[in-house]
Amino acid sequence: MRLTSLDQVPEALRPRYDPQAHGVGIVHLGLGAFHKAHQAALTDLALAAGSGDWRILGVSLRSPKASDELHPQNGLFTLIAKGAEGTEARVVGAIADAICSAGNPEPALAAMAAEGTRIVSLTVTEKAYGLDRAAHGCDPAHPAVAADLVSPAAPQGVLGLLTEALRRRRDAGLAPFTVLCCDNLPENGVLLRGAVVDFARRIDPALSEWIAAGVAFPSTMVDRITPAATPATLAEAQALIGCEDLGAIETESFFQWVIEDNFPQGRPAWDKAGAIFTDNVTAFEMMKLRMLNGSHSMLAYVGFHAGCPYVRDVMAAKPLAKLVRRHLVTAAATLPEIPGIDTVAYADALARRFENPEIAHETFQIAMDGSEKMPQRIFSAVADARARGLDCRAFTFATAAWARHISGATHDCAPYELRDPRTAELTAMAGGRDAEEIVAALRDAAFVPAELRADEAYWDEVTGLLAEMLFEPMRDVIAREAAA
Ligand code: CS2
Repeated sequence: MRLTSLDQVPEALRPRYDPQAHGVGIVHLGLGAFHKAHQAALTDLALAAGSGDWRILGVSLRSPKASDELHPQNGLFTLIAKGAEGTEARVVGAIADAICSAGNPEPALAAMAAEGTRIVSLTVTEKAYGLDRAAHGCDPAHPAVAADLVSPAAPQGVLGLLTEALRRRRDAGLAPFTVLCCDNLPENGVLLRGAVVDFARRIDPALSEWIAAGVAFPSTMVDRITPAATPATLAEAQALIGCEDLGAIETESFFQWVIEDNFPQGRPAWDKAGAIFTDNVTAFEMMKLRMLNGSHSMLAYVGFHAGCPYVRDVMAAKPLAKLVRRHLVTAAATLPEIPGIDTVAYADALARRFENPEIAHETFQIAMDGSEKMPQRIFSAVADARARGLDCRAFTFATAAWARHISGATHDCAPYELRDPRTAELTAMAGGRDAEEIVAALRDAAFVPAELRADEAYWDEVTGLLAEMLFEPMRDVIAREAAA
């Protein structure tokens, strides 16, 4: 039997509040595993701590898979958290319902424009925003942006959806909702604000001014390692709750959510659920992006080609684990100080989280979308490293490993798929070419900061490492690098 009601669930695993007693206050775009393990889980705790009408309507944007899993279950799903202290499971009641906007954005727009909606939050991954980061706006050539500029009343992308919903609210005389970006981007609120204001300006300058003047875009740092659910996850959930749950997910026990407290229309008591409210989100975000995500990207490219399917395998391979530590230490040294944060302890905690034997986090999954991830995870750290006179070997090593990945070379692995929104562009740059040609093309790419493009020494080192990685097994390159 399929999970549809809390009556089916053992008492100990039910939420500590009555979900039906709370209305919807949040529309969330991007109904993936991460949202369920992070924001939905914390909203659930906030509701249990007494928050009001703050349940979530989840919207999946591209495929109906997530909404097909949750809609028949009335939004209920099992969350299985695994850490050194053991496994903890519970059913989350914070999601009221789930819909899909692909092909028909009307229900999502109506929900975003509804009076009770006070927050629209997003986890859509870096590539879905269509950002032009250098211009602090949107990229009008990005597929989701270009189509929505032509038909703004029937949007498919996030900028179009946000803008059309805000237009409806303005026309109806309603206060705007707060836009809460929960993706791994630096100053994510500022970036998204710039993109929405720019998008709106291109179709309705007065609306753009209304958004710029009145819509809050708090920045956030989000963190919880959440692999995609597998059949084993669903089987574990079924054994725990006694019925079939197609929406079950597993995650680590650790979570962190640092939020700028800028919610003019109110918010759930996320502070009572463990979120940290601060006016210094940028520093936390930079620390997480450079340390956690930067070392993640490095270990994903290197580990995938060294025959490590999961992050925990990388950490079990001593020389590779040593390179992860080197990356963490170098990344930490590029950061401004954050009062109350000890980056040595943070690095230790990250290494332990990566080692978590219960979490099967695929290196292939992390290796996806590198052209959207490398700029804030690796490239942005180099200028700070240079300014402090640091050795940049950890960053050149990560960059070479990414270049090796996009080269498609199969001398040390089976053929694999390159998943990136710029696959065609990257393959044209790197497929079947030698190290010097690949590096010459890569350093000129628009996603490389101008300052880094001009750093000859950096690219010389990348070329040397890449030349090794293109011909030798990755395991040999790792062994030599770790022994140096
Ligand atoms: C990972 C992140 O897939 C990736 O690129 O680096 O999803 C990472 O697991 C999360 O940011 C952890 O909070």
